[in-house]
Amino acid sequence: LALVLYDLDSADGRPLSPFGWRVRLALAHKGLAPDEVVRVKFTEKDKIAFAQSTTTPVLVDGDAVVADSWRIACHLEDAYPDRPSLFGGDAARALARYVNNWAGLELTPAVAGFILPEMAELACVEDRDYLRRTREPRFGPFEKLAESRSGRLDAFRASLGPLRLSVRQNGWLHGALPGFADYAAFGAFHWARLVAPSFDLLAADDPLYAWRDKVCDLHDGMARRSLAA
Ligand SMILES: N[C@@H](CCC(=O)N[C@@H](CS)C(=O)NCC(=O)O)C(=O)O
Repeated sequence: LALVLYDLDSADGRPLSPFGWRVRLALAHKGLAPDEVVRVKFTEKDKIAFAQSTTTPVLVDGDAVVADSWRIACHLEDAYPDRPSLFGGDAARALARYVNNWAGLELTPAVAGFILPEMAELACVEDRDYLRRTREPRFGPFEKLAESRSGRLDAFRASLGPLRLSVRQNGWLHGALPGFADYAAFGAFHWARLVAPSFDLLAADDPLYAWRDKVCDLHDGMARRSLAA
């Protein structure tokens, strides 16, 4: 039965979505690869309406239709219990969910506040007005974001203290080996790196910089390849 991933489209066809990257890495962690990737524009809600979702990613796995990156991770963990675990048990799943919630509610919006100006240029032409219309009420005018961002960088980097310390203490956020918690946080940083390569969200001597590189190298350098593309 086919495995089909619905992921956000972009002007140059590269996968940019932070939530899409969580799922791409979670699939690879389970030793799975989608048979097909369907690219969905922000303004193509009809393509994912069958999943009762207005957001990507959506995964179709045979008869299962799963929307939302956390729910997809849970589906993969439960449907493929004999493959490497994404969570490492029920208590760890709850902690990974905390990381997932933090990454979705705090980290990804904070990153968006830095890179939405570039994202608006890399989004599909049909999506650019939509992105502005939906994001500017929340984040402010994109031109202002670009002007103010260097002044916001130190506070952002300081806010990553708990993530930085955990990665230094454990090697990975998940522990001695990488897991879904790493992918949930990594998605936001990788998004920034893909979209705004010249804007250094992380300093080169930050342990999180090295951690991001380590995630890039996982699963045959899957995320790293997207940087070169
Ligand atoms: N909670 C969702 C969030 C997914 C999400 O926000 N996806 C973005 C693409 S990165 C989206 O589809 N946005 C649609 C829109 O803003 O209309 C998940 O974890 O999958």
